[in-house]
Amino acid sequence: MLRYLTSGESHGKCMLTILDGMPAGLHIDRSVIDKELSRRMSGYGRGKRMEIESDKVEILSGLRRSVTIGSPIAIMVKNVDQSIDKLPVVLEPRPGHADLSGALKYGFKDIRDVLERASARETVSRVSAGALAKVLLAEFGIRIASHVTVISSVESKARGLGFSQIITMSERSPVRCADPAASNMMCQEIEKAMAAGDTLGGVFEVLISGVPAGLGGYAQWDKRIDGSLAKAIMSIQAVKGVSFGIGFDAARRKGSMVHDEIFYDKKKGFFRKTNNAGGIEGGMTNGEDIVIRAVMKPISTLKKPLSSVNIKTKKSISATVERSDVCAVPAAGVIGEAVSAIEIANAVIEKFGGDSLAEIKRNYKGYIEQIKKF
Ligand code: EPS
Repeated sequence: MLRYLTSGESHGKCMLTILDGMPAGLHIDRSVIDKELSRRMSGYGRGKRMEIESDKVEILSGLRRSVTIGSPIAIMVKNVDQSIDKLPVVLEPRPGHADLSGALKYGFKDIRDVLERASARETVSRVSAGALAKVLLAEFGIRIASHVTVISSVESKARGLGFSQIITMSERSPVRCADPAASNMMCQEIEKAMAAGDTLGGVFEVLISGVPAGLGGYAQWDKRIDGSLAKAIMSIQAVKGVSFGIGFDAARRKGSMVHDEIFYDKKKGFFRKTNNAGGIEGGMTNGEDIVIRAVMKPISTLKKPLSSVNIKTKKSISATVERSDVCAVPAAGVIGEAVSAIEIANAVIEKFGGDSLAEIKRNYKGYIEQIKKF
């Protein structure tokens, strides 16, 4: 089983991750993790913090000569801004943030004790773990990408693009949108929101290709891979909804317009001409690309703050204004890739089980042959 824990406050010493269950024998190039971290930091609409930090990873344990040895892997990313003990007390909770519920839950008199850990800075740890999961998945030809499809009222028209095209186009865009015209308009929307002291949300899509049929399971509720992917995506800060394939559109279509007909070709084996299911049927992967869509609400720190109540005086007052982002949807896509990678890697380890990469590869090869001969 692949599992991980994260630790670290937004303005504390560092962000930590312990990733347990990675097989032995996997070569890890530290720069691969750094690259994912820098993708997470990018995106038009990010706040000043991203100009301060230059997230770089330090792997403290679990590797020997850059190769995994089956031990838990401890990963550290130091914060440049370590001002946690000097930062002022926060008494005015932001509507939409963890501030008020967190303070009530722990009985805190200073909301800073909540926001330091509730901050999306925690996703540094998840992206670090996800980068390692991606390295494992690449050994099996499984690739993960993401792109932004909506920011506020602007929708990407990028349809029917291949996996590689989506990667190329989205990596070129300041908002990670594969449609250049929409990308420009999204940037303009962000500028307008910035000037108005407001924030914007949107939708990102995660695509996973090269996944064999049969990951996950139908026999027990917690084996269903759409369930575990949805939980992982929903746990990203500010994500409010997740869907697979055509998602909520399925409600308006008849069954004949939803389900992907099955074909067979001697060379290709079983295949589909459509992918409305987004690569998952009955809680299992079906061999088509996995397509996940998620909606992120606008960031809850507003430069022009909403009304709130001072938790000490109980008097009406504007919510606190902290340094924050105007729009973090492009970063959320990168985080979506990372958490999906961990879930898919976990399913691979579970199905092809093994302590070492060589063992998993042997079992994987046998299974692929079994499918071919079916
Ligand atoms: C973030 C770091 C934070 C915020 C943002 C994301 O840094 P700071 O609070 O010092 O500006 O920019 O966090 C939030 C949106 C939040 O609600 O806390 C990061 O590293 O991604």
